[in-house]
Amino acid sequence: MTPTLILRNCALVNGPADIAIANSTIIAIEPNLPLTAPTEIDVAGNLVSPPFVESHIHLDSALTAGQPRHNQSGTLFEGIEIWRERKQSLTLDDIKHRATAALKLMASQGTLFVRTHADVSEASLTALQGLLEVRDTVKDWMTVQVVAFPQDGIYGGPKNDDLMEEAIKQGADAVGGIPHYELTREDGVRSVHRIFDLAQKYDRLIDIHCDEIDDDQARFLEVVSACALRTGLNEKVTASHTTAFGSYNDAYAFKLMGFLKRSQINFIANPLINITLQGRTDTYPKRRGLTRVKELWQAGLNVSLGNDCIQDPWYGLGMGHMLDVVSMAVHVCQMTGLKELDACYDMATICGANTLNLQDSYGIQVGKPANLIVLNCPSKYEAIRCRPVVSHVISRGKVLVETTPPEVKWQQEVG
Ligand code: 17E
Ligand code: FE2
Repeated sequence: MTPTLILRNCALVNGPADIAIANSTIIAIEPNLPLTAPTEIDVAGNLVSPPFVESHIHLDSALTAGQPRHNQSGTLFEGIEIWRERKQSLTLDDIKHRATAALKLMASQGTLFVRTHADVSEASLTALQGLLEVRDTVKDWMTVQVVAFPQDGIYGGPKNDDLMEEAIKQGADAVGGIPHYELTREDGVRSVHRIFDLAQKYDRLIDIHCDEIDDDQARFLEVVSACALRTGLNEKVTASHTTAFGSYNDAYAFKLMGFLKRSQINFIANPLINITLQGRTDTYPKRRGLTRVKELWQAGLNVSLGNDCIQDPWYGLGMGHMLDVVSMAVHVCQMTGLKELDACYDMATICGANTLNLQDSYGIQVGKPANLIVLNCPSKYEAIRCRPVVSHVISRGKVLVETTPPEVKWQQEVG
C-alpha cells in the first residue's frame, strides 16, 4: 500500500518514529521510514498522541450560560432548575447549532471522541433527536456517543420512564440515570435496576450520573457495581462523577474498593465541575468533592475524565479543552508524581477510549484508523505543564485542523 500521508520525527511513547498513513489507516510506524507520500509533515520531535477522548459532556446544554439566568448559588440543584426553564424552548436547530459549535471547538483542540448526555426527561425528546442527528452529521471527522440521560429522574415525573425507553429505541448508545436525584433512596435503587434491564433488553452501554453529591450516605455506586457483577455487563458500565466517594469513611471505602475491582466498571471524574459544584454547603475545611481518582487508578480500575460542561447552567466557564481537565485532576487529586502525571494524561486519552468501549479502534498502532494529534511539546509531562497548542489534528487519515503556535517577539533587549 502506498502512503497518502507521512508524519516524520514524531515523539511517541515508545521513542522516536515516522508514521505512514494510507487513506484512513496507519500502515507503518518506524524510525526513518524508507517511503514517500504526496503529503509529508515534519513534526520536529514533537509529541504525537492518540486524540483526546471527552468521556463526559452535556452538549444539549452547552453554550447556554445566562439563559434565562446565571447560576448564583453554584450548586448542582440550581443548575437543574435553570436548565428546566431553558429546556422549555429547545428546538432542533438550537441544539444542532450549539452542539456542532462545541464539537468544532473540541476537535480544534484535539478531541475526536466524545460521549454526550442528552436530557430525555423533556417530553418532546428534542435534545435527544438533535444530538442523534449531530452524531450522524459529524461522523466522518468525529465519533460521538449519545447517552439517554433522565435529568429529572426516571421516577421524578410520570412520563419519564417511557421517555427513557423511547429514547433508547430511537438510537441512544447508552442508558443513563441519576439515582441520587430520585425522590427517595428506594426510587434510586429501583432506577439502577431499571437502567440495567433496559441496557440488557436493547444491548446498550450504561453511563450513570452516580452519587454526584457530598452526602456520605449516597451509596448507589455499590448498587451499580453489584448489578454490573451480576449481569456480567462489567466494562460496559460506567459510573460518572461518584463524588460522594470522596466523602465516604475509609472503612466503607476500603470494602467498596474490593467490590469495584471485582465488577471492573469504568469511572469518570469531571474535576473542573466537581471542584466547583461540590463543597458548596461546607464551611471550613471545605471538601474537594472529587471521587478517589488516585486510589481507583492505583487499584487498576479504568478512570477517564470529562469537561461535563461548556458554558452552561452548571458552569459558566469552559473551553472544552481536555488539558484543562487533566491539569485540574493533577492538582485536586494530588497526582503530581511523574507516573501519576502520565496516568492523568492517559485518563484523557486511552482510558477514555476504554470507557467508550472503543479501544479496538483507538491508538497509534499499525492497522488502526489514523486518528492522531500533534502537540507543540516533546512529552506528556510537558503537555500538562505548558498546555501547548495542538498543531495538527488528523482524523480518519486526513489533516482536519492545523493551528500555528503563537510566536513571541521581544521588542526590546532586556536581561
Ligand atoms: N446534570 C447533572 O445532573 N450533573 C451535572 N454535573 C451536569 C448536568 C452538568
Ligand atoms: Fe454530567
